[in-house]
Amino acid sequence: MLQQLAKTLDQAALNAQSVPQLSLETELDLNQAYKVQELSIEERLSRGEKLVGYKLGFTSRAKMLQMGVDDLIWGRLTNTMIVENNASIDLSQYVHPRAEPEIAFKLKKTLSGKITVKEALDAIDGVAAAIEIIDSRYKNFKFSLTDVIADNCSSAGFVIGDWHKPNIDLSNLRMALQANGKDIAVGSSADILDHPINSLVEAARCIALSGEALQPGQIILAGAATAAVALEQDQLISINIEHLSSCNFNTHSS
Ligand code: OOG
Ligand code: MG
Repeated sequence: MLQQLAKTLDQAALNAQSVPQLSLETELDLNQAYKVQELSIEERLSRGEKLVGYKLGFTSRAKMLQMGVDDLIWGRLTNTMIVENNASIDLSQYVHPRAEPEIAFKLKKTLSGKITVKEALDAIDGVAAAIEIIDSRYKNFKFSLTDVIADNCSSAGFVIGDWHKPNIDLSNLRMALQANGKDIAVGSSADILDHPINSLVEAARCIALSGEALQPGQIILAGAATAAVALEQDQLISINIEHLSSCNFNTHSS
């Protein structure tokens, strides 16, 4: 049964075709929801995709309020989700994509289980401004906690700016997402679990529960500082975070 649900969600993402929320028919518990996510990622890996990291979700109050979900969640990132900086994305490859302002970490050490903030800081190779593209595979972008976990936490794509050395104070940086040069969502890095480093600590802890560890070279998205914004055609979406290089993408529709 879990395998079938994983295939349904994988196909929905592949075909950019929404499906009804799983919870309307099947009540999954948290472990089962993460299992569906893992099986759906196995579908991707069996097509040759590579795991490149992890993302956290609902690490800010703005996101929890927007989606009506109040628990931290995590999902997996694969290489086909990478959108090159300055690239153009085809909106027809998504169901109802949204963008959100994020901070990305690149690791130089393995992290797993209960770790301290200092251990997390010591494991960072680089930090960068990022934009996540999320795209729920559920109709109307509506889901329960277990629905969104099974759907790999709406992961669809991400863009990352130039990597900075980690010697930068991330505690309270202005983060502005812009469309065609105008601010559309503004927050602070402090909105992400009080400090984005806490996302890395949480990622190590949560991922260990599934028997996995964060690995050197992997990318971790800390979670959005603001609510997500729906994408439209012919936009230049960019992010500006104090002291970090920005990144951007364009939207078009085929
Ligand atoms: C779930 C993904 C949440 C974040 O940064 O909080 C997320 C969703 O809102 O669809 O990526
Ligand atoms: Mg996100």
